[in-house]
Amino acid sequence: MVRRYVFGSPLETDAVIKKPEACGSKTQFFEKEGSTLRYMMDEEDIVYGLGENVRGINKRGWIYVSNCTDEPHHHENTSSLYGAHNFLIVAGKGKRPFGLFLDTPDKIAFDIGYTKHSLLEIRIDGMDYELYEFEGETPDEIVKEFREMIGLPFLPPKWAFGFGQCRWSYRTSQEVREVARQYRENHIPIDSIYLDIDYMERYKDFTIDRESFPDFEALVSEMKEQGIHLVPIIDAGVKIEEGYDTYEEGVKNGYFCKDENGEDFVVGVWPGRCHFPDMLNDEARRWFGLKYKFLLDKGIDGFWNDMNEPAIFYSERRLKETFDKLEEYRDINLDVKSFFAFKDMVAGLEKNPEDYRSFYHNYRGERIRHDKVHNLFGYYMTRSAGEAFEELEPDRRILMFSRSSYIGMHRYGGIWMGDNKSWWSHILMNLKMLPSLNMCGFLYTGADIGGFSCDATEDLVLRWLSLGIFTPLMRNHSCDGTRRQEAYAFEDTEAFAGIIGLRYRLLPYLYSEFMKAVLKNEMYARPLGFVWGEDPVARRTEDQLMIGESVMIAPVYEQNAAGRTVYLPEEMKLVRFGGTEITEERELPAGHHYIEVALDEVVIFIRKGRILPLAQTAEKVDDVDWDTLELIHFAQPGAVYELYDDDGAERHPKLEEHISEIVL
Ligand code: MIG
Repeated sequence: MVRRYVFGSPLETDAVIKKPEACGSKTQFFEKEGSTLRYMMDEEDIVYGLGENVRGINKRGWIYVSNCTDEPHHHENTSSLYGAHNFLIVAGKGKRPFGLFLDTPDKIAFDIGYTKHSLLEIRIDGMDYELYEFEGETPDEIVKEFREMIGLPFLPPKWAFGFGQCRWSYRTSQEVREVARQYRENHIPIDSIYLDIDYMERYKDFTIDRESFPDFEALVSEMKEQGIHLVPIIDAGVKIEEGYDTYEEGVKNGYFCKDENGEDFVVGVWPGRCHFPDMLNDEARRWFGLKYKFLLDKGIDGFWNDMNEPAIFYSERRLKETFDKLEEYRDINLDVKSFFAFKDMVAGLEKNPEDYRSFYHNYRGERIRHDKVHNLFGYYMTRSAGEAFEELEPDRRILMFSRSSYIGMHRYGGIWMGDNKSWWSHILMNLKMLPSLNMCGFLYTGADIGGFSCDATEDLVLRWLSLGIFTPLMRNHSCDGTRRQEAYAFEDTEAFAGIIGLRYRLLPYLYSEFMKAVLKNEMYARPLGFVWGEDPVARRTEDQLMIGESVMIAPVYEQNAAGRTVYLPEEMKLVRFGGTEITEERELPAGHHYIEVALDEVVIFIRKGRILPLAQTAEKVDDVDWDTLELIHFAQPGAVYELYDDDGAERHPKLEEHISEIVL
């Protein structure tokens, strides 16, 4: 049951594609006062949702702010990450759960027991918004209601479920070849290698640096022959440079964001001085999207969109003011006050809120200040590509994922979880974000495995991979200047080959569960509380997940741990993999168990009555044989598994046409 309320005259975000009729203004669950909503939480209420955010699966005890932010140094105390996902569910004990979605690009603070332990207070920055309330028997039911309203999630091609290797950057064709060679020679499966900003000429979108990639087209096809897809990055800022076609066309047609005086707004990002394409302007959006054709024509079939919060290093105006001011400081005695003012001034150049208030969009014919639509920018950039792909490539899926997002963008692309660290705590954060994102329609997602910044260690990457094999997007990525963390970069290459190889054994299951979840508007990764809502321990379990219908995971995320305690809400079957081989199968009763897990092992748990189909391992998705599956199960003869398979490219597959029943 969904109720929609409209307050003021909200801007159309296109988050919701099936809108129920609006009803009065008296909200059922929330007490409303202006732009503040309040709900008194019971001690047993769990608050799920909010997509990409720090902290728990249960979001209680912190304040989260929807304000898309480039936040590479995030930690527990961070309030805003790259996306804005205003959907949550309150699931209490012995009462029906309910849900809330706030559709507005405005900044929103979700104070979930931060100010007062029992108070859920939501403060919206503006007066114009749409509010949706959902009721259902279970959190799953509410998710379904919500997802039916916002439309089916983006479908990546099947090869994008293979393992991907990224690094900022593989700088030359030779370096890319070397990565591919290492993977293939070590028999570590791989399906994609990512190209970060250095493949471009001076960081200009839709160009190739011909000095480092003279043979780009040949490289693309050579890699394809090896079954490896190259996936280039696209940035939000367009470099200001005479003679650069994207720049010139944008200026000529008025496709860039404007400053107060109607001039093209100048910001500094990667390439130095840039303009932002006005992604909210329909015409500019189509123009920018069609630009991806430059790379499609070269055989590219996947992309990632970066810096689209949008990130700002500096605005030209602020930079100038800062330089002027710095001159004044040159001659004074820098004391405690002036020194910090001096220092903060330079630091404050980046992501300055004032800069976000000083440029404009043309949204459906209306001039709108950026901060009013800030949270939509990444969404509309990715939509731009997604719409162009539908037009240019109607017969196949193109991989696309974005850094910034808003609900609605899930129809056009997945997301990666942004810049994390090679920290153990970020493995757990990765796990916790998965179900929250699934609730909001983001199913194709994953974190930078091994951590983006900071130096990784072998054990960390192995443990992270053991979780990563269950995330639809499975990509190892690291920052320039950090220790190498490719799967062949450490001592025990075989351990890496084993765990990544297991991903390929699991593919028929993972792909089936993913596709069913997408097409039926369900969760792919569930908190235990969604399944065992009345079990007091399961409800509070923050480090285990159900992946699909059959498998529970409980990854190890602490250094030097030889295993961990796992909670089984009901009896389950433990299945231990040593690399790709099953080394143990054992039934366990409900309750807590300490389970040893060596670094080169993965342990999973099969639910009673359920089946896990396993393929033989393969070194690329194309080579996975879906016809000879081994059935691991904790079920009686007659039990059924619904296997989904398709050609991995069809854009709008029908569920019924691709399901086959496997009967035990
Ligand atoms: O500010 O393109 O999140 O994945 O490697 C850094 C360089 C810009 C941020 C992305 C990261 C990528 C990096 N980019």
